[in-house]
Amino acid sequence: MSKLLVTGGAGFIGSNFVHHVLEHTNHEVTVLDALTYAGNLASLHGLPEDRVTFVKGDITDAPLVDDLFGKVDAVVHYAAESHNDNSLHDPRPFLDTNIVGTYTLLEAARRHDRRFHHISTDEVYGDLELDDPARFTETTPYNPSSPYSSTKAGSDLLVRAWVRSFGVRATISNCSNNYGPYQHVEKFIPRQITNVLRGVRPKLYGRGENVRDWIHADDHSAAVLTILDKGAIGETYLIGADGEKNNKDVVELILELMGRPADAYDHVTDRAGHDLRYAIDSTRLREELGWAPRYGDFEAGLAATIAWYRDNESWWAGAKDGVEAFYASKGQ
Ligand code: NAD
Ligand code: TDX
Repeated sequence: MSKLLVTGGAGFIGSNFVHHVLEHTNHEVTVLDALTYAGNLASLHGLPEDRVTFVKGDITDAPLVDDLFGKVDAVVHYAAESHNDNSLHDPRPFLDTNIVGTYTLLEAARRHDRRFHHISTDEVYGDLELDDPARFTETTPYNPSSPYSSTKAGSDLLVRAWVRSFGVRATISNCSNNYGPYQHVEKFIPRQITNVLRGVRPKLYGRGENVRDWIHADDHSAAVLTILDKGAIGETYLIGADGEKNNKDVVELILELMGRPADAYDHVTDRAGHDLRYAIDSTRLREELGWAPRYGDFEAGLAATIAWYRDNESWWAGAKDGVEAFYASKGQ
């Protein structure tokens, strides 16, 4: 049994990870989360209180971080400002949390010699052409496009430097787009599902040809546990489940699964600098560490996600109006 500190554990992927750890291991978990607009304590309801401790706090708070690192065996770092559209509107919090926050955690990992796993994104590699047969691998050069992805890239480079310079026992994973329960309604799939539930037409940026490589959040969690257990210190692993789909196809599938005509959506103003395509080659993780995704059927996973949002309106209703007012102000 280990004691894990999970930063950002009240967010989308972090809370899915906490649920996964509680179900599949006997680890104890401490969640450190600032409960920004993106954090929701309700995402952790129902978990056994004797195995989960919640600490409200900021990852840039060095004394708090130092105290918590002293009490655990390993740290999994999810906390971030995570939304590209917000980063185009107001980049500053992305620098504070993604760069200074990661730095603060690395310094504590160094002082306490704690195993550290850093959660990152495929967006650090920039984007691919639609007709390019290539996919991202661990050796693809960094080429981020947005304030969000550039701060994630910066945080990855800090981790690599702290491994090389100070011997911090860290690993990094770069995952593709996640879907599943507990995802904030600002993000593409939950925004469209909750729009349809409210009788509003889904909103597709530009022509909708942009491709994302979808993976269920629970498969991401299993991959992170595998890396924590078997990953080689200092190494990077790409996580993906061969789930490439363009946005138009995803919107049409959501509408179909929700019993609406497949063309009942609107095209809206495109995102500035919108990355065209992401695609992950996860051969290394599969062959070296033996991980494989379990949610192979995207349509079934999406149907279950739609059912979750239908059944959990109280979880998302409070955030919906503010998110839509923000998008409306930008013609999206
Ligand atoms: P999210 O926005 O849903 O959750 C982020 C969480 O971090 C929230 O609970 C928030 O309260 C917390 N947080 C933010 N700033 C904080 C701070 N300064 N101190 C403490 N807590 C803070 O994000 P997500 O989609 O769950 O993403 C989690 C991680 O996974 C991020 O590092 C992101 O870059 C990465 N990632 C996300 C995806 C995706 O598809 N969503 C894909 C690959 C990687
Ligand atoms: O209303 C929308 N309409 C639309 O067409 C929204 C919100 C998005 N989109 C498009 C933009 C993207 O091409 O859908 C795609 C997915 O958008 P997001 O959900 O904002 O995700 P993305 O920008 O791809 O980034 C996500 O995956 C990588 C996460 O938010 C990041 O945290 C992660 O690193």
